[in-house]
Amino acid sequence: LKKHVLRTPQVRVQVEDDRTGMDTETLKRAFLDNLYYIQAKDLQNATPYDLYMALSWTVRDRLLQRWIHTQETYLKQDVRSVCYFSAEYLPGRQLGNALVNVGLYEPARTFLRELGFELVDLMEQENEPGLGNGGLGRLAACFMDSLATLGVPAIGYGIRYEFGIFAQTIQGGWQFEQPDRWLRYGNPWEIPRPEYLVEVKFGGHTEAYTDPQGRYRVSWVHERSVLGTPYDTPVPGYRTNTVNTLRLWSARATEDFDFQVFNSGDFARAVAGKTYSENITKVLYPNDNTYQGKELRLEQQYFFVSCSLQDILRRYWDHHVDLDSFTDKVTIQINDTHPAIGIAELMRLLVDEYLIEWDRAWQITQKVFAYTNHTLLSEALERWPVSLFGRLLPRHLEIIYEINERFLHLARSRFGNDEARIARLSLIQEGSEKYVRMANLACVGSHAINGVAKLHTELLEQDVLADFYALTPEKFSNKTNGVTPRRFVLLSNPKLALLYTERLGQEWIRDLALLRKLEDHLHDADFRASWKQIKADNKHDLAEYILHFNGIEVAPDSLFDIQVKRVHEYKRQLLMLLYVITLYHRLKQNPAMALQPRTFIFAGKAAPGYTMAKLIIKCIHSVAAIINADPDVGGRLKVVFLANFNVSLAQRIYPAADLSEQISTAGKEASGTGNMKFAMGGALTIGTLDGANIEIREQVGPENFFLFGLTAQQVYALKARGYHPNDYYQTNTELRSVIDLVASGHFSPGRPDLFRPLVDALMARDEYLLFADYQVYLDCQQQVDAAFADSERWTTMSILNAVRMGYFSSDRSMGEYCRDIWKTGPVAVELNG
Ligand code: B1N
Repeated sequence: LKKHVLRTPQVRVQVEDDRTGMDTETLKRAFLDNLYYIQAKDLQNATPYDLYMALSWTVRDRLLQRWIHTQETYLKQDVRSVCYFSAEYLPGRQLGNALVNVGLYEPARTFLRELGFELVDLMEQENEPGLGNGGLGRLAACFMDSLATLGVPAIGYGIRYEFGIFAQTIQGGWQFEQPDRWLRYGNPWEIPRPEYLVEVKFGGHTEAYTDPQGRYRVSWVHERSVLGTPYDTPVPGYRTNTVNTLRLWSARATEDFDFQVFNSGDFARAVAGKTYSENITKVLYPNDNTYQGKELRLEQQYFFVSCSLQDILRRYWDHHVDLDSFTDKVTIQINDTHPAIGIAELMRLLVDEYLIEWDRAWQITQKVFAYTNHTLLSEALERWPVSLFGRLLPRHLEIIYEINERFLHLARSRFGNDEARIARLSLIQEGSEKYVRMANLACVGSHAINGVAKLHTELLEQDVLADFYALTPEKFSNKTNGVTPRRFVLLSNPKLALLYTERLGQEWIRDLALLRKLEDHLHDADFRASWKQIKADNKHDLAEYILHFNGIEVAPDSLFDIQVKRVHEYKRQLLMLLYVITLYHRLKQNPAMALQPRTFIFAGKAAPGYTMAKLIIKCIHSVAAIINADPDVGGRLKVVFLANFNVSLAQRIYPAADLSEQISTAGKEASGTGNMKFAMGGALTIGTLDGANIEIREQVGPENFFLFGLTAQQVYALKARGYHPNDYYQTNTELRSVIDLVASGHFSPGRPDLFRPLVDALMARDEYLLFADYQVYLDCQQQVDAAFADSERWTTMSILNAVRMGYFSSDRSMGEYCRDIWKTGPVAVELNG
């Protein structure tokens, strides 16, 4: 009855209503209304934040209409849904994106101007949701954007961290971390859905029993439970009626648990338990590409995965009487192994709660799950001590043992008693301390496994997951990453977007491959002049930002040479810094030498516990302080570190780059996605044959890419035959001078040993082969200088880079996942339908 009443047409708002109208006058009226009745301010007293909120409410109303229609359509048509499971999302600021996608950007700009405001100033007020660390979380957000734009029914499931990735400040050149209280002033983009509350159990033990049919069954007698409340954020597609959902779970204590303990007399423990439960979604673990075996992290993973699976099943049972069409209606993609516990959880739900037979449950599970691997770094592969796992999830441990037994039986039937191989395939790593290997669980429990760039997938197949590949090669495929052109071209580079639209119309925004048509304009003088002017303007804007936040004056016509990404040794920020020091050293030897002026820009966060990464940040600052102030340098080199790299800052940086540094040790960066965002803005890349760099070079043409360095194969070969960094130090005099300069304390006056650990790590082991690639990197930078000196040649290369990036739209990536893995496609949504 309730459902019927809610769906009667009378309760629907009308399209010309102030909450849905799209013309400038209605928008202005709605904005002032929201300012008054929601923010409780008039124009005289409104703070910039109030104005931001009022505009957000105004756009949100327009989104809601499309959102509700979309969800109704999905329900009515009982569509197949993609459920994307990710422990991280980095969506960036919502306001600009929502305006662009519903087609209100220009109308909003117009009416705000009439009121005396600049839209971009309002957009700057928004606190971005930093619910991820780096590429993996940002990828999830790009994928959600593309799915909505393609019109594919999808829901993103994740965690509503109360504190996102820490805010980075720099004090005395060192990184400091501040808690990210992103929800402090409210979040107009989310809608709590307490009606879809679920309960998640933890701890306790299992009990076997025989059911009335005489079958062996197990029940889980849990020790405590936590409640999950979903918060929904709309995910609008670009200029479509489709609005998908990002559903993030927030933990709160169950009352019964508190009461039980309370009644037993231990008040303190009852309260502690409440806090403890709510800790589950308190904070994002700030590690990127490293695994920290913390119990709370496993609790987070299980919590959001269990909530999400229960939610999926609840929605399914609303419209079905049996599980027969479950695998037709649901497909689940797990973003790395962080949600891999879902495989055991779905088995538990099917076998223990819905009393489905094991074999059928396993068939369903494998058919539903697909797994994306994002890293080859062994230190990032998740494995949980069996003892910890069993304490927290005793039933899941049993299920994993059962899966393993059946799986190893199958493996033996294929490989005979190749026990070394069987041991590698096992979901359990044996030894004095046993571990559950989450990647193995993910491989066994999924019907599809993919890497995120061609090289990465090859290395998975040949190395990290080789035994699984040998067993089930048909499960493997490559899905090269992509990024959304809405955020990373249209929003972040409006002038370039306008140039594209003038020449091509707006279609390129949904079909980035169309940009190739602009190659026809390669020799068109007007087009080239606009291209240069846009880059110059973007560089000018970034120079102003740098002056404002760093107090450093940089020359907008210098070469902007930029490396922005998480700080990690394998990404080799230090290699770029060695190049900076090399140039400085040359200038000191010969201050009169000719030199292409360069501005070296770094940004990125280091994991708070990653001492070496933090020391690299300090070293960048120390080198900057010396170089920027040295009269011999005379301003020809500037070194800048921009604090608190996040999506918003990224959107300013990419469009202003001349040179994109993608210099990881070959075989270490699974894909990279910043590499794509830079090139889309017309930056040229200096890079190694790693991750998606390889495919970028293929697309833009090798003549438009600055390649250097060992290949992945050469890296393995060199390490296998014994790598001795000292050989390079002894034979390369320039390298020796540079290292000696750092070791001498030249950049750390009064603390000569400060950077000793960096030098020692390089001299002793140089795990990431900086010395081996040093000379070829210098040579390659020499070619960059020569190319930049010829501004026409550079412009040609820049244009060809940008317009050949169509392949790296996340629309293409999502199209491939839909076709090859999810077997799904678009569903039309009619407004007023
Ligand atoms: O995922 C990105 C890739 O483009 C990058 O190359 C890759 O490094 C990144 C544990 C990770 N891999 N693994 C992580 C993040 C958080 C965490 O707790 C691992 N991030 C990547 C998108 O494919």
